[in-house]
Amino acid sequence: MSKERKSTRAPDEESRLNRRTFLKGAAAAGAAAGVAMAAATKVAQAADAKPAQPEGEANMRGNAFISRPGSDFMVDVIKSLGIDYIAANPASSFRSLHESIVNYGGNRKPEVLTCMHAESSVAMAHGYAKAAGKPMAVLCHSSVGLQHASMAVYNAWVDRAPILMFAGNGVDAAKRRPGVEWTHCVQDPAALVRDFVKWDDQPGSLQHFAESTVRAYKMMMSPPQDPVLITCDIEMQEDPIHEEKLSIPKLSLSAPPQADERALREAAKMLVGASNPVIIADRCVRSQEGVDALVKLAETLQCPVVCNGSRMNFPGSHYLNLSENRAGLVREADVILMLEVQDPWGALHGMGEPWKDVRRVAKPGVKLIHITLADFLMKSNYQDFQRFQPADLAISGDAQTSIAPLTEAVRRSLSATRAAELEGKADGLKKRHRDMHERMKAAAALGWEASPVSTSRLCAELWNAIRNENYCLAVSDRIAWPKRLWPTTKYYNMMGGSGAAGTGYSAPGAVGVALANRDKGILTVTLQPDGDMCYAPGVLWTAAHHKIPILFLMYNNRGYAQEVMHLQRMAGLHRRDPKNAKVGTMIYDPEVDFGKLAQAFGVHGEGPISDPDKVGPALQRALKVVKSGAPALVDVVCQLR
Ligand SMILES: Cc1ncc(C[n+]2csc(CCOP(=O)(O)OP(=O)(O)O)c2C)c(N)n1
Ligand SMILES: [Mg+2]
Repeated sequence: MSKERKSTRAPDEESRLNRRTFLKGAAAAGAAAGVAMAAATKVAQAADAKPAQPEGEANMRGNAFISRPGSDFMVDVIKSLGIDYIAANPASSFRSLHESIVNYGGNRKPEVLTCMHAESSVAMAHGYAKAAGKPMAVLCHSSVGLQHASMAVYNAWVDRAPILMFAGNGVDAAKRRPGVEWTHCVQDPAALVRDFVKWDDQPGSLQHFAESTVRAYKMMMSPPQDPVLITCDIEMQEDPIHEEKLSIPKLSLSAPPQADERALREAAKMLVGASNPVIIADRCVRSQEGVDALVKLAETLQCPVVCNGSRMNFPGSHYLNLSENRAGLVREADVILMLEVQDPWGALHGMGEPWKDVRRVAKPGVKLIHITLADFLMKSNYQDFQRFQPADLAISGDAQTSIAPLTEAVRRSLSATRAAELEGKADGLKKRHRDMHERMKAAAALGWEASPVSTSRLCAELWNAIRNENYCLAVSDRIAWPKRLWPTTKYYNMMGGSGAAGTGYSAPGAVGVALANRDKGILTVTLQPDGDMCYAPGVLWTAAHHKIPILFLMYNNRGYAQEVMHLQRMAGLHRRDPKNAKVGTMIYDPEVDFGKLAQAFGVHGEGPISDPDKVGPALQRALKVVKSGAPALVDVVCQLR
């Protein structure tokens, strides 16, 4: 072992870099670099010894201006579609388009949203689309940006959310700047996400760009709605506009496909004749119009509704909403009407864990009617369509659009006697609804005083704070209590979830929802899991920077709770110690301080709070901030479940 040399200087002096030594070192390095530079310059000069350039704007790059780059026209196209926001993490592959948006376009319609991760840009656009009923645009950086964005695109695809995506890319290899532009530009950027976008194109001219972008918008908005992607060539953005006659096609959206009238009449007959019909609604409703239409159908039939929660299809306060009685209703049913249900097989069967034994819940003779557009948008590799379940009456059509004509067909096939019989069911159904509600309330009260806080108490405190508000719960699928107990009446009260359960959606998705709600006088709150927040917390800064009011109520169980449970299950199966299930699945030692994390991003942050009685007052303080137009976060330490 070599002997340590003792320093006579203090440790902090030791670690400080001496200016004179640094300069000497830098000068030496500089001298060496200077030799290399001189050689490189000679090579470059030789390469530059080209014939004199002919006159004209296109050949004057570097010593003049481009007064009208192609990207200005791209902005005209985007503006023609009425896009309000364009989310982006900045990048050189769309530098010209970015500059055109902020200067030529005045950074209005669309306005650039500064995002800290491409995945956040897309997830924000995903949440926004569901809440706004219109799409946001996203700019991605060729290969690397799309790689970051891809999981969020997949979530949006599964959740049927429209997003107008653009990706910068340099097609002409002879024009790519050496180095990074080569590692980022690719032959076919859309290949990265082609399996989970509805359509993509790589336009070869500005006219092509205009036509493809308008086409993409139209396709995206026709149900089933989904993301689309247009690649913007770097040269096309940066070159001056050469074409003399450029035109932007008029946007005309297609009427959504309504189900066949004959099939609807057949469905109506089956539903009217059923003793115990049930409606299961999944990605069915896109607006309040859809909620109101479904209420009319259910009331006409006095038929209980199970809402899967991916959209707020049916008011929670309505007596026909018996979602928490799902198993019993499916077991009793003789006719089931499914409306855009992603997993029809799963609605009729259960699968045991861990042996994967199949249990059929529905009666063998149950008649299944399914109105869906699933057949029109299936890819091979990504199998979100789930296990095959034959229907007795399979109807292709947009469920929301088809509800009103189905209700009409039901009315026409109802005799006065049958109508009176159905009316007679109402009291029994109202009682079932009341009983269901009481059962849920009793279950929620368990562990009321527990510390860390129970998720049911957390939700009760949140409800207490917003009960008199016009509210929206931005992500409503991570904790079941609000769906069980809050009296939803409006489409925007609950915005569903990520679609594909790709973690990392909740925080940015909620910010997108809040942005859509900002100008509508709707107060946005969200129940935010800790693991999800840690994927890309920079979205807190985006919310602060763009003054997006939202209340993040963290249910911080200091872990990836679901994964803890999976490991416990496996340990039980393998007869091993379940306590090791916390290895690799918990987020403590050190514990994340989300209040401070929020503060670091310029957001009002409080916590961690473990005492349930302290949650209410913290929410009041945070809501004051949110009502002033800014985001706020309250970190509550919760039970692992
Ligand atoms: C992209 C991605 N990676 C991993 C998973 C696996 N996964 C499922 S749930 C979960 C835990 C998420 O933790 P948190 O957001 O804190 O929610 P909690 O389970 O604690 O309620 C993980 C990691 C996933 N669904 N998606
Ligand atoms: Mg967690």
